[in-house]
Amino acid sequence: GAVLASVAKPVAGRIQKSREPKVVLSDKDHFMNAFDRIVKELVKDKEQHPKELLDYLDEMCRYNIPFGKLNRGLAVIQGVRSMRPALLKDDESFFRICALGWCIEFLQASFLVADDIMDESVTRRGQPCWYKLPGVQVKAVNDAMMLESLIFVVMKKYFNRHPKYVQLIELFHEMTYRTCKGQLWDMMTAPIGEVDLTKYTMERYQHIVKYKTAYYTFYLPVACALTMVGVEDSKQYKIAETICCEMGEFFQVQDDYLDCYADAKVLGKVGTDIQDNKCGWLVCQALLIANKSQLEVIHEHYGRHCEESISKIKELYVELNLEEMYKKYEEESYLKIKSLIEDKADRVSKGMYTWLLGKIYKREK
Ligand code: DMA
Ligand code: MG
Ligand code: MG
Ligand code: MG
Repeated sequence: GAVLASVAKPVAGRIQKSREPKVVLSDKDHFMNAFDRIVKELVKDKEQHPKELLDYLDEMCRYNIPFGKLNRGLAVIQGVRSMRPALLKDDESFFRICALGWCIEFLQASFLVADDIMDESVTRRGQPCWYKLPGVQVKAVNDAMMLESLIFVVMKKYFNRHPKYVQLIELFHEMTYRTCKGQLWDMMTAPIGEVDLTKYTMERYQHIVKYKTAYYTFYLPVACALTMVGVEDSKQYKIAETICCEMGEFFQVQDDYLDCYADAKVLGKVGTDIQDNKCGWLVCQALLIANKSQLEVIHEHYGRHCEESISKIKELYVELNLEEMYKKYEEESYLKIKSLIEDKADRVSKGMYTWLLGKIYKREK
C-alpha cells in the first residue's frame, strides 16, 4: 500500500568530463547510496515476516529518514575526513562511517515523528507529518519507537566486531536519554491552555535547548567521529561538549526564529510555537523588553490556536523589533563560537567544528 508518493532513490553519480569518463561520487552521494543498502538489508528479514509488514517498514524508513538536510549524518563523514581521511579509503570502511551517520539520522527521525505528534505540527520537510497520513495515524507512536530500535539493529549489523561497539551504543543511549529529558522539559514548560509567563526565562530556555537539541544534533556526530578516529582522551570529549552545546543553542535559537519568520515553503514546515505556548527564544526576548501593556498582549494571546491571537503576537514581535535583536544575536553568537573553536579545538579537530558552524550560520532552513 503506497502511503506516500516520494521515496529516496540511490544516486548514480555524476560523469566527470575527462578523456576517460569516470564516475565521481561526493560524500553525499556515498551517504545516500549507503542508506539504500541499509534499508534494503533491514527489510530482508531472516525471520520471514509477512511482505506487508516489511513493505510498511521500508516505506516508513524512506519517508521519515532521508529528506532532511542530513547535516548530522554528514558531519560524521566530515569529521572523519578532516581527522583521519584514511578511514574513507576503502569502500567497506567508508560504508561503515556512513552507517554510523545514518544511525544519527534514524535517531533524528524517531524524535521528529514523536515531536510532530506532541507539537501538533502539520508538515515536515515539505511533506505531511508522518502521523497525519491516513494510513499511519497512531501507528506513528510505534514507528517512533521502531526508528529508535532500528539504530541498534543497524549498529549490530555493521559494528558488532568493531572495538568501539559498546562505546558507541552507550553514546547513543546517553544522548537519547538527554534528548528525551529536553523534550519533557520543553513540554512541561508549555502546558496547553495555561500561560505562565514567569516560566519563560532565558535560563530555562537554555536548559531546554541544550538537552532537546544540542546533544543529539552536535555533540553526538562529533563524538561519533572522535570515537571512530580513535580519540580516547576524555579532555577532547569535554571540549567537544563545550563547543557543541554552544552551537546547539545557536541552532535552536535559529529554529525558533525561523518557526515564526521563515517562508514555510523553504523551511518545509509550518511554525506552531506561538499557538503551542512554547518557551521559544522570541517570546523569552519579548518578555525581557515588553512594557506593561505589551505584557498584557502576550498574556492574552500567547498559546492560543486562533489566527487572530497568532497575528497579535506576530504584530507585537514587529513592534518590539525582534528581527533586529535576532540578527544581532546571530552575529554575536557566531563570533563567540568562532573564538571558542580557536581557543579550545586542537589542530586536528578544528576543521570539523568550522565545517559545522559554516553549515548553520545564516541558514534559512
Ligand atoms: C526540536 O524542537 C527538538 C527535537 C528533539 C525534535 P522543535 O519542536 O522546535 O523542532 P521542530 O521545529 O523541527 O518541530
Ligand atoms: Mg516541533
Ligand atoms: Mg517540539
Ligand atoms: Mg521549532
